[in-house]
Amino acid sequence: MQKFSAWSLLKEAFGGHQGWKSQWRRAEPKAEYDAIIVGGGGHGLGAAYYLAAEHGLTNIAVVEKGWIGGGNTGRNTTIIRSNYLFNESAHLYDHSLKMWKDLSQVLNYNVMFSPRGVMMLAHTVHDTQVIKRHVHANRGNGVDNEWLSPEEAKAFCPILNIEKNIRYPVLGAALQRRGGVARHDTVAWGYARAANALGVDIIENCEVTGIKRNAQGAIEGIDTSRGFIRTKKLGVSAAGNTSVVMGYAGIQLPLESYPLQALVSEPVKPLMPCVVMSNTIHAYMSQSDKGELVIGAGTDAYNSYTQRGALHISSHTLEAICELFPMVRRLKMLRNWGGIVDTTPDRSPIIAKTPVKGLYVNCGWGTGGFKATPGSAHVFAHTIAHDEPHPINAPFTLERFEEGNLIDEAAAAAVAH
Ligand code: FAD
Ligand code: PYC
Repeated sequence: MQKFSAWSLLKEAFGGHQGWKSQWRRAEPKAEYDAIIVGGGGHGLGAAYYLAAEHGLTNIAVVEKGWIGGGNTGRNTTIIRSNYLFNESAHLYDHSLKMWKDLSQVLNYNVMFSPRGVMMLAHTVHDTQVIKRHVHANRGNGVDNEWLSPEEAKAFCPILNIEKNIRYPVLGAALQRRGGVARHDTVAWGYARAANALGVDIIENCEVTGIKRNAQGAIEGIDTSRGFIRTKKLGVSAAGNTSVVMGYAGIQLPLESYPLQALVSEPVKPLMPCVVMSNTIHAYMSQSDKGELVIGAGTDAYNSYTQRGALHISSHTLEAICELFPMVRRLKMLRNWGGIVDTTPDRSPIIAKTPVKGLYVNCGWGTGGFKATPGSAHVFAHTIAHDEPHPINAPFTLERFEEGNLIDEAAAAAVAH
């Protein structure tokens, strides 16, 4: 009879040397896969999961240059909503929002989705008109959104300052009750574990440094920091670095990379029941289950690949936050950090085939792709498996920038402009 020590049983139960968080196993690269995804964020791991779970492709790998969830997936402020203006976007983000609802059950992993409501504030007559337009457009698309008076907004979020004499008075707000937050890194871990259980290899510390194409120009494989790996299908989901990776295949993308930063306060007892965003003053806040106030700032004004933002950007945000929520003024900041987001000219993503046979790309989520993770991963997997877009991502092509069929999502996120 095989003997187990208490320690080995515990290690087995909680995922071996990788601890209780993950319960998936790191793989060594094989010589060849049927498909490879570049980027171990939520979008890449999710795509691998759906390729295996829904399209039967299990000889596949996710290659990640660092650790899974170490990019924007583990750095964002987790706002989830689908109140986008244009039909194409509303369909895409609502597809995702519906998937969030059941994601913990589907993955058998608690992603802590909490639909506590997302409120977007209007501070000027222009804001009011724009936000009301969103409310009507959303409702026309079957997406819930409602207009609140300042008093109704305060009733929903009692710590909100609705005094009339402040710099940014609240003239009203749009509320999407189905919106909310989730626990960011569990999304990476949940997809990784579920994909791994279906046979997907997850290879960390493996940076893609080149893409090889055959004589016909189709994908042949990737050069990585751990050697060459052969594949005929390559999905790139490497937020912030997508143009660099796609450049290895000779594809130029209309993307700019910027640092985007966020911070949390010291933890306090529950005081904020929902998410509040202000597009005008580039500030938004929610409270994590640990009690920290989660606060997001704007993008830096200059392109960069650094994972930290400029101090004056977060100072500006904090001034606005203290005016909107005076009771948080004396809280201390616990930590701050940044991520690199890549942004398209129309502030909408690209989820598409490319001119190179076997090469697919999922990028350009800018400041707002966390909420899209399940939906985006789902339609990206479809695109890779069928070599055809899913109807939901069909408009999000690369060609739209040549053809002029832009999805000019002017209010993509508070921080995108
Ligand atoms: P990532 O999680 O960044 O994954 C990409 C991975 O690719 C990384 O792990 C990276 O290491 C890897 N990679 C890159 N180059 C290579 C290479 N050469 N070889 C191998 N691997 C490579 N969105 C929202 O919806 N709501 C929010 O509230 C929100 N807040 C945000 C706040 C901040 C501060 C930031 C930075 C972003 C925020 N976002 C938000 C945006 C959101 O985080 C991203 O759009 C989303 O997480 C992107 O997920 P991803 O899987 O595509 O990218
Ligand atoms: O897309 O909702 C959003 C968002 C908020 C902060 C950053 N992105």
